[in-house]
Amino acid sequence: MISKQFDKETFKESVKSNVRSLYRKTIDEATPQQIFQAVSYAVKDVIIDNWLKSQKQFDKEDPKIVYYLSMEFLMGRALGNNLLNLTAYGEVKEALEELGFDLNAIEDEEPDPALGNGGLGRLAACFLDSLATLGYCAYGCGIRYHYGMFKQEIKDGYQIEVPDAWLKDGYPFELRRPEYAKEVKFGGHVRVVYDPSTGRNEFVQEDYQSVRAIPYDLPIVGYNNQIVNTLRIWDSEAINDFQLDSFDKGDYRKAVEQENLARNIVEVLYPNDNHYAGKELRLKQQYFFISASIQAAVEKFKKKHGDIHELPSKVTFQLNDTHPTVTVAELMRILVDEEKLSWEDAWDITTRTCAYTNHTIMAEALEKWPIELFSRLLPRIYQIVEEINRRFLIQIQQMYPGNQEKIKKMAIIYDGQVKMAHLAIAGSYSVNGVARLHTEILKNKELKDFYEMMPQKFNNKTNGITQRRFLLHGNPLLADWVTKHIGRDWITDLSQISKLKIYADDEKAQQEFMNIKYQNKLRLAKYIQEHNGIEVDPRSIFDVQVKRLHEYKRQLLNILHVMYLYNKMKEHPELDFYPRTFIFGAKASAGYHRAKLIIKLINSVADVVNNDASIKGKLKVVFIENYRVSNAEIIFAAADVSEQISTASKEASGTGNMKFMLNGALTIGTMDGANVEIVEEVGADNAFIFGLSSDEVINFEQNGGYDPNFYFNTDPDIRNVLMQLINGTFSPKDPERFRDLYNSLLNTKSSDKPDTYFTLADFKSYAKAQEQVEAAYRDQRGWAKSAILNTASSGKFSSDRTIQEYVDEIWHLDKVVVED
Ligand code: CJB
Repeated sequence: MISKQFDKETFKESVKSNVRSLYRKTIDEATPQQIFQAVSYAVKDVIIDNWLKSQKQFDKEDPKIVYYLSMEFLMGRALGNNLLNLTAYGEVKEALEELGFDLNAIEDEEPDPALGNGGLGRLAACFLDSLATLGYCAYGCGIRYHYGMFKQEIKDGYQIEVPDAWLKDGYPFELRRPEYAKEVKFGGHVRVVYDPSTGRNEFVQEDYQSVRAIPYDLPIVGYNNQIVNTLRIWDSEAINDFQLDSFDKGDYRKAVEQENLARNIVEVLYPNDNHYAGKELRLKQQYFFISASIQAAVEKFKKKHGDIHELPSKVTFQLNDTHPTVTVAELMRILVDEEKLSWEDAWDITTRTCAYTNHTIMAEALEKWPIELFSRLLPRIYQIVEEINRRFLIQIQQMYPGNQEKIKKMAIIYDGQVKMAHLAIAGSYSVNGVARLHTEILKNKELKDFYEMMPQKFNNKTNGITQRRFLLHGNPLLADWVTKHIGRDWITDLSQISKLKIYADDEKAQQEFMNIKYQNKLRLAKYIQEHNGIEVDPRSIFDVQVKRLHEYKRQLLNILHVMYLYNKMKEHPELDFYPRTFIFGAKASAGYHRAKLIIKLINSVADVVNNDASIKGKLKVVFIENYRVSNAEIIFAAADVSEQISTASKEASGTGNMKFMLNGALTIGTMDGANVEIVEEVGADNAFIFGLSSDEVINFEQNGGYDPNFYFNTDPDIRNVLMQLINGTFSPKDPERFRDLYNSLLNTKSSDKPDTYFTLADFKSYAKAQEQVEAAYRDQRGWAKSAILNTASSGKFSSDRTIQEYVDEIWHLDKVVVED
């Protein structure tokens, strides 16, 4: 603990001396950003001690290591989280107050390291937190994008993407480790050389371009246990002091190309969520960080162990979706080409070392690389994939003789494409989904053929979130209240939070709980006032949908319902509406036009509704600009209602749903993803469930029969709302502006299939569920009870639980204790 290592006075001195040596200033002269840097370096000093200790302990105990390979780590700010996990937050806050600074304001100076898009990247960050806290040796491996997720600005209601230069002032928590640099090769061709002394063919890549991968390490601080793990993100540099192949000596053009390659490769995160764009640079990024990570991992293993056959007992490579799947072939390359193992031995090791997590069934997210591109960029890797495929097809044929359908559906290379999910499944010993329903859909539908062939690989690991960031840090008032009632154990064992259940009926507890919610709503209202210039009533129901903008997540359903409510208020001013604030936050991929149009629609509806005096402020719509981890913490804490309204079967799990629940919001949602398990834990009485089931959706998809025009023609409310998309109600200057959204819902000219998200089918049951929300909220005691029960029932959704399941059932890691 920090208090054991140095005291407040030492810390203050350290901050002052950092300001002096970094900026040649006294602390009175330093800018807020400089203070942030100085404070962070002082904290890093403490972390480094624990980091060294942890690595020493790992070295001594030689535990099995998991490498969590991910294109995305959506870490969020580190300073506050590190202080909390060091259990030094309070002391440092005081120390800084004595120096005349406010820790919250200093935290706000930190850029959000946004090396991820959404759920998948944030999950990786939560997992690292849990791994360190539970005492497991783990490395996150990723890319040091120079520009992370773009910053979103809203101009005239439209999303504008602004580059996120998170490294511009330097990032104090990272450590450059040039001594661990690795070379990564692209392109060229493979020469096969027969070596008579071994009787083997050697595969020599020639005429390639290469870059040097340089690791930067970020500390991952465990909670109160002195463990510090490592997130290793790779940057790329040109190899200009290199020995070009003799063939290329003096090739100036090539040197320039290599410079460009190095510069481009880590430049920017692809801002696509649940969507595969097929860009060559993306495949380069994938191979770049995988090759470097696997080389480093094998090297580290070999330093300690003589026999490479032992690799699976000491290492697991966990593939976070298919993005890192070249791992399978890269490990084969190292084992066969460099370690000189037989193919069979190498395959045995590889398939006992790699494990794959599937995060989506969205067809558009499936990675399929054209052979031409793949083989040109990664010629040796492609050869290896071809051989894996050849042998895999033989296996399929042995199991299903003469069944060409199976080959067609399961081949790794087919129809001119390399199918990364098939490679991941063939090359892994474990394939997991991320919520029970999702895993069942994988087994029974999406990956049915693979499940039938190798059922033993398939398992479920329902996602989780870290309560340390999303309650302890994000909602200090509630965190203190929880601790007051049940002690501190929930911080590292969230199952303890069920002890709050006995307070659900207690009037005093209910009042305190609702008062904390109110304080958090005031905090968010202030944020909205400052950032959006909109005044919201903290006594209104805060109804929140924050997540990436995607049609399947159905922000459109939400805003159509807002339009419907608005119409009702206008038509029936005599009716008693409980004041509501609908809050949205969402980034759309830069090229996803329809998603961006939905943002414009939300803002257009907001303009009209928020400025219509006739509804007396009873309905407000707010679009929070630049939704990201740091403001998410404030938003979850303040939510009354959690919108989880995806088309059933489409959201693999969701994790925002869990963060809302932990903070005492009630879910309005479909029976999708982890919502199913949330309702199971909290009880259907404490949530508002509506809409088609996943079976019904799948049935529509397979057998047709969904006719949106039926709803349009028979339901005047729906018809009215849809007409408002094309009659200028919310876009008087350009009545046609939202035509595409109208078309997408009704299957007129622009789309060939009826709305694949079944929005109109669910509209009325959603509206009805929203009526129930309103009625429930009017009963403040009943609501308070449900809210407490939501928090109290969230124990299952800690990422600590998820990680323990990965450890017990997939990774089999050894727990490490760092001694003083
Ligand atoms: N997910 O964020 C992404 N990006 C993808 O490309 C594919 C899936 C999300 O992963 C989360 C973590 O498992 C899930 O909770 C979420 O449902 C899924 O959309």
